[in-house]
Amino acid sequence: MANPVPVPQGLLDFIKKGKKFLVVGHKEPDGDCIGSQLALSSVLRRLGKEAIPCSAGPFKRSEVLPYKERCTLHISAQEREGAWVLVMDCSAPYRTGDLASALEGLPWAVIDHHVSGDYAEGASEGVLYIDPTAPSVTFMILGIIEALGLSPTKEEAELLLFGLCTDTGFFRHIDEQGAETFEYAARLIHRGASPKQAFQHIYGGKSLNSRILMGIMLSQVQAYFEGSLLLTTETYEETQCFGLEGRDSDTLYQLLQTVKGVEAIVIIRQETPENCTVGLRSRDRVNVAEIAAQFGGGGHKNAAGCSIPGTIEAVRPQILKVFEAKVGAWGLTL
Ligand SMILES: [Mn+2]
Repeated sequence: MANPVPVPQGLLDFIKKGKKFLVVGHKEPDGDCIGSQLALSSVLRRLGKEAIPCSAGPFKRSEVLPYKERCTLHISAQEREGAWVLVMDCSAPYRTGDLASALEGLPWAVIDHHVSGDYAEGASEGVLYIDPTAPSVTFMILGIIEALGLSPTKEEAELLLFGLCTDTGFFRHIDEQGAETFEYAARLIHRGASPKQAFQHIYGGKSLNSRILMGIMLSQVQAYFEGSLLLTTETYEETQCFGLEGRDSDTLYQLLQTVKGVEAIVIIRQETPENCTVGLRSRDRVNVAEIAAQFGGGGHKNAAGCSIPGTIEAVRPQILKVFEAKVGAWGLTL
């Protein structure tokens, strides 16, 4: 990133004027989403406001599970009464999952760093603070806290570092433009956040089943386009056997990203007998957001996802076909 987008005055006014906020993140929350929601909620309470963190769940990732009880999973009429909405880490309203309908009609603002989606394309009338160059939404929340003339508390700093480490792959995705990210991280550490603890929190505590499932998925990887695309699958039976908590996509992507010549990684999962989810990751040359968009999904250039009806056997050739149409433009060989 070069220069972060400044925090819009409209957002600061929104925060200052509101008295009660529903602080909403995306379904299937990750560390960036939950860290942003809980840190901002804490700041709002320090400002004397009522803040209700809301998440549609499910809390699939082991590192966010401890925060589940701090979130409202279903917004009651009483919680909705007189509330303003802060949506974070969502590229579009549908990303809030089952909460979307409960939020309709309330004043709202969005804080997000996705490159594409309804919000990035300006298709909304709320207050928007969109910075596609921001490494995480927690990074943007620190900017908001400082723009409000405050400093994060130790707990807020820990939550913000948790999100920043999650979305940057513990700083591995930061390139030579990323000095600012480390400056932000340093400010969080000065406030009492520990990178060592954040690492253990994000990468430790996994179940043995998750390692066994990873072994199975690694043994099923297939290489395409001279090894530039690696694809693996998780069948419905495997999910039933190992459970959702057996999933550790991040580590699987990381392992596959170390393979020589790899440019993109695809994981197809049979979520129900009728439907698959597809996770995509890439290195520099491939824009997986373009692939996901073909199937109505979204994400970032190097991390995206979509949902496709059908079985793994039916979905795999569809994905490969879209890659095949793009490989030339990306300078890859067939
Ligand atoms: Mn994020």
